[in-house]
Amino acid sequence: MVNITIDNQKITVPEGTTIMEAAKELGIPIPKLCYLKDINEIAACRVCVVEMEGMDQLITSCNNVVKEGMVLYTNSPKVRADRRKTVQLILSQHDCKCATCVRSGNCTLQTVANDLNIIDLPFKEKLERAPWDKTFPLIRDSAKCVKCMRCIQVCDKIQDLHIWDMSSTGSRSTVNVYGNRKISEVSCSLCGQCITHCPVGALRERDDTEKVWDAIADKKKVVVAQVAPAVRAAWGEALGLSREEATIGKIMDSLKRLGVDYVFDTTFSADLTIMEEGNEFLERFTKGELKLRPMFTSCCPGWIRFIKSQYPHLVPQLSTAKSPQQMFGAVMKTYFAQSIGVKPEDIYTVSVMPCVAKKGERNMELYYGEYAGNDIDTVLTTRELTRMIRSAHIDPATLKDRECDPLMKEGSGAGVIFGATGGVMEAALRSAHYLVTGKNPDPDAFKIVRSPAFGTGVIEAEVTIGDAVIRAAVVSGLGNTRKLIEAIEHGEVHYDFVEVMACPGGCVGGGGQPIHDGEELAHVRGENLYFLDKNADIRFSHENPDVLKLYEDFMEKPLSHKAHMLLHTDHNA
Ligand code: HC1
Ligand code: SF4
Repeated sequence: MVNITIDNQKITVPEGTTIMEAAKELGIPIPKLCYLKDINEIAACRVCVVEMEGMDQLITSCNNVVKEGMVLYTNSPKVRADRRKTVQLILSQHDCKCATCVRSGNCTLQTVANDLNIIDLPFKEKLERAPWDKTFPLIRDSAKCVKCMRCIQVCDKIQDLHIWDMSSTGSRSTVNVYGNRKISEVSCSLCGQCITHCPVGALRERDDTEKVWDAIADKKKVVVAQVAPAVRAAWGEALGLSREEATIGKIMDSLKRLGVDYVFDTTFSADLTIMEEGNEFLERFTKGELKLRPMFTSCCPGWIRFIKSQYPHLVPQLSTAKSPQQMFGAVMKTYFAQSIGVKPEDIYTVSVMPCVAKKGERNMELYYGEYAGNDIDTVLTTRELTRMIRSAHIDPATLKDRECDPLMKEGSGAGVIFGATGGVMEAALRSAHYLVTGKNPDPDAFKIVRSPAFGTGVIEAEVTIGDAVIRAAVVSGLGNTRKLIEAIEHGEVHYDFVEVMACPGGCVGGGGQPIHDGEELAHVRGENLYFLDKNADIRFSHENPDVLKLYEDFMEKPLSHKAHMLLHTDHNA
């Protein structure tokens, strides 16, 4: 143990503790901009400097560990003057148009500058803005980049994709797509992890809220929305609602108050996905068609983009099931449109997702009779939904619980857990057990596939269903996924069914979720989804009465010709 003094308070901490961590234990939050625990501990910004007694130069607290007898000051006149100069320099190279920035009010640089009471800048550099394709779902504004390196490190260390790099050297050094390429030319998965780890507004999703406002204002359009499982676990964070207050019913109410005509919960189509994907798996498994083992889940578009660019030869091993988002769009423009007597082209489908990659996935085509278009018209992230709620001046405290509209009202607990890593696998195993044995298992029988620490490594399970043993694996995070695929390719591990989610912890940790300056909330959000599942009236996808009715009245049966036309894809687009 090491004894030190920080701001006149004594503390004893284990060897190897950084000064920043020791100060945190004393309740002293040292300001920081670039630091991300275990990912970016390079002291690039120098905002976290502290003064050490007996030393002239200030030292950075994020990457220097405590030494016996250290006497430190985190807010001395020397520290404050240095920190102000550093932050002023950063601001002089940053486009400070806070009023028109999506991160205003949730920007680490803004907070640090406000806390230091910086109200003018002695100098300002001329800012040049690098060109960017504004139609791409991920937007980068080079004039706001503070060169903290977080995006580079998250993409390298967590997602193992290396999309970002430093370009130029010295004072001209900046971050850009590696090799100064265009973002559309490289293998970006669109997971959005760089966005949720950016401390400022240099990275964001393409804003599609105006498209939705236009559709709502268009009298000819019937606007039909769906809300993804993981959104319910996070949307309230940005609106000051507690976990108990931030119900899915209130999201439905807010959408109706924005002017959406019909509102639905993606858990309905998560159940539908289980019917299609579960039957597909059992068919491949029991008919011995799993020569290409394992079968991979196909609901995460970040993962689909990854496999297509990194392991294209494995694409045939993907389930052909479309994701719940796409399935729901197809059902809305066919079955639902028919039921309300509206043509598919007059239905405008909106999805609210925790995800940036879903904005790319929405381009998937839909053909139905005369209709040729897309399953989904516009995808909003959780953050865009909260911006729309704000711009409609809806007081979150006035929201009431509202049910989904009829016909596709129900969603099971199995559908809810899709939003957490392991959830798709667990939901599939619950229904596979029923399909094979004719009996329901204990709903928690397969909880072995839940991640004890969301987003870290691989969960493996051998599950017995009837006479069969299914070798399952669950992974989240693309770096973890690459390691798993390499092990499969080298014959070191053997599985029948593998669930992959691109974001650490699954969609709860998605790139479209509210941002908390690098604080990882996938775990608490995931726990919330498992709590909702535990308390759900229906916990099996195959017991969703509205899904069963859809088959009876329209889709015939899982894997029918119609189901193949509307609910499956060859992933070639
Ligand atoms: Fe997801 Fe899915 S769980 S992919 O993470 O299969 O985005 O939440 O909507 O489509 O249901 C996301 C979440 C979501 C789909 C479902
Ligand atoms: Fe999107 Fe979820 Fe995949 Fe992340 S894990 S890319 S949020 S679908």
